Amino acid sequence: MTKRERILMAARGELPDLLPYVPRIDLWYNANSVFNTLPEKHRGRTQDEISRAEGWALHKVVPEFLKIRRQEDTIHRALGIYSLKEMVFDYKFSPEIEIDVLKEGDFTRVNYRTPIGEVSTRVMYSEEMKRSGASITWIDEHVLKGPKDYKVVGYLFDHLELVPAFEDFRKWKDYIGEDGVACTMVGLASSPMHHIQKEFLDATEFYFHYKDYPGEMQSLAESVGRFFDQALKIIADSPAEMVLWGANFDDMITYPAYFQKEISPWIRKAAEVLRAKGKITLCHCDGENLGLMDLIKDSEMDVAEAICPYPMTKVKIQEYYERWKGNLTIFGGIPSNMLLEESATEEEFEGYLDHLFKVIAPGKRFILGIADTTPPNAVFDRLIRIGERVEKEARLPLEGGAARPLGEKLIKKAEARIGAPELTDEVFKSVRGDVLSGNHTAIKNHVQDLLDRGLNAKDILNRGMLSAMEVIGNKFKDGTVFIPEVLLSARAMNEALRVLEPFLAKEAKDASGKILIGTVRGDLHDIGKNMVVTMLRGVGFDVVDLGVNLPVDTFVAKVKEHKPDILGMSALLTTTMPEMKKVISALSTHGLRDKVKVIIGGAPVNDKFAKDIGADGYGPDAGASVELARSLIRK
Ligand code: B1M
Repeated sequence: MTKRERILMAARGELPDLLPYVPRIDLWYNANSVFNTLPEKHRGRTQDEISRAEGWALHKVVPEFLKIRRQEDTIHRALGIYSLKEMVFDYKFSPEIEIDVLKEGDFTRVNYRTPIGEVSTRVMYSEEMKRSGASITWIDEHVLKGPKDYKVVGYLFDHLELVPAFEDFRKWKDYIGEDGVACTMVGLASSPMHHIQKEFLDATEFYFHYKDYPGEMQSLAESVGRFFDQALKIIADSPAEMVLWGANFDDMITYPAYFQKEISPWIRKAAEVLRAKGKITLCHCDGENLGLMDLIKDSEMDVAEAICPYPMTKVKIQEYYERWKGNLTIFGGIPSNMLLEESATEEEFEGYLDHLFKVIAPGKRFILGIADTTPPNAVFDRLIRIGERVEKEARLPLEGGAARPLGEKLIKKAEARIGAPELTDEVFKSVRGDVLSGNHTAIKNHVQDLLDRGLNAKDILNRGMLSAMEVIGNKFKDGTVFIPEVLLSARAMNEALRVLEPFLAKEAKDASGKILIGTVRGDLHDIGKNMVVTMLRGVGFDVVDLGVNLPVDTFVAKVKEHKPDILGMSALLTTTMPEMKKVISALSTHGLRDKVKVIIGGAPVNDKFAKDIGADGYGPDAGASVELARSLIRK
């Protein structure tokens, strides 16, 4: 049986002879090529040559965004429109739309002029990104800057025509041959609204626009929907056997209610159309799936790819297998930190594989892979050993063993939505309600009203607003509210603070403290950092948001300039975590370490790491970071 046949059988729910092993190595390959640190025997080889030499199937799910044939392949990256070799259509904008492309160093700006107005975008690909192995450019300026842009972007999508283009895809498919399955895609989103969320707006701003401009959003989603429909029709008649239908689900970002409303119906629609043509629908589910388990299962997708289980996320591998088997195929299963020396010892790594082979017995609907991808500093030998163990131990059906179930945590249901606050102070009811419901316009009048009635600004802040923010913070911590609610409440707090500020005693403001916060060099993830910023601002801290991808020197210079009480650093990539230690050392070198407290956070960071690098504290989430900051300031 060939590798392609095994993957297709597993994806269709049949039992191949051997567990397919399809490790994704793009990030590892790109970074180690830049540093010339590829293993000796593989120097000078391409990524695919390495996989072939090791006997692994080629991972051909996410396209090679940086290997383009011509500018048009990715120039509309910030609109989420591509025509890569992995795709089966080409696009044409109506001739009245004028498009200018400007290269500015690491940046590429694109201006779109339509008869009803202009919009622009900018993407970045820096040296830092190259070194970290990033496989796609970063959208540095999004197309939707305000409500007026919606109509123009809608116009672009209404005047976009897709045409079948199978030739290059066929060539690429032939090149892969029996070593893998060539996956095509529409883009990186699963639905028009998901497309708007991923491509048109900053990750945090999206939630504000989603609440503030529902009509504009809906109408834009309809225009983008026409693009999706055209693409789906072409893909259905194309030579592709597998289709990537969207990426990056996460129960915080694409929270359950949103997933159910905006994403599930489109996955179902695509799966139905594609299944009728014998094609497989695959989604890149690389985030935290705890709150999405049933929704993903019921979405009708055939394959959930990039499944990254515990200990990198909350769901354990056997929980995935038990809850999904029979319904959809799991692709992934080995969290990438299992390949890192500092995260897993040899014994833990081998133990994880022992456990995995037992709990996924009989091995139906499983494609083994590294989720999301192999990190640059992975122990390459571990990738090889997984392949060897598959050959020796993973003939199907697998025999189940006495693997002890690890899943003792109960799945929390997000039923307890924000309820009416328990009021002891009737008079603050309106502002509490505004914070809880995230009503940033009404709150200004309500606060002014209370001030006009002679109430003390400090009482309005503490007994009205902060107590409501605590409720939100606690609900976020216990998983009963999601990012949008927290961000909307924090925005309402910030608006109200603006009205209150002149009335608040100066001492009270100073007492809350100043915090600088940023994401370390090489890391562009900012959703979590933004949440921490909004929560801290929401409870009255003076926060300077330094942004993302910050070199050590910038942290030092900003500490000198702002003289904060606390410096906060965020990192989401295991490869960027060491930057935090460098910043702390640099603060010592510059005689600043005893003048500022340092706190750190981000998914791969933990308390032990914080202690090891000499930080003063670790914030597991936004709510806990507020408590941490308060306690450090008190000290
Ligand atoms: Co990326 N990504 N990503 N990604 N991404 C992860 C982090 C990953 C774990 C996915 C996976 O493997 N399953 C993986 C990292 C693996 C590793 O190193 N351990 C990964 C990868 C590999 C990558 C790329 C390299 C992919 C590629 O190019 N091939 C690339 C890197 C780009 C770069 O940074 N150079 C990349 C890109 C992206 C997107 C652009 C697609 C997008 C980012 C959008 C954005 O941020 N604007 C993205 C996303 C969305 C994710 C996942 C799915 C979700 C992250 C998130 O926002 N979570 C993520 C999967 C995961 O984490 N399981 C993943 C929600 C957020 C609220 O949680 O950020 O943890 P979090 O923040 C929490 C706490 O950690 C804490 O409070 C927050 C709120 O409670 N916290 C702090 C955070 N910072 C804090 C600071 C504090 C205190 C608390 O004090 C200062």
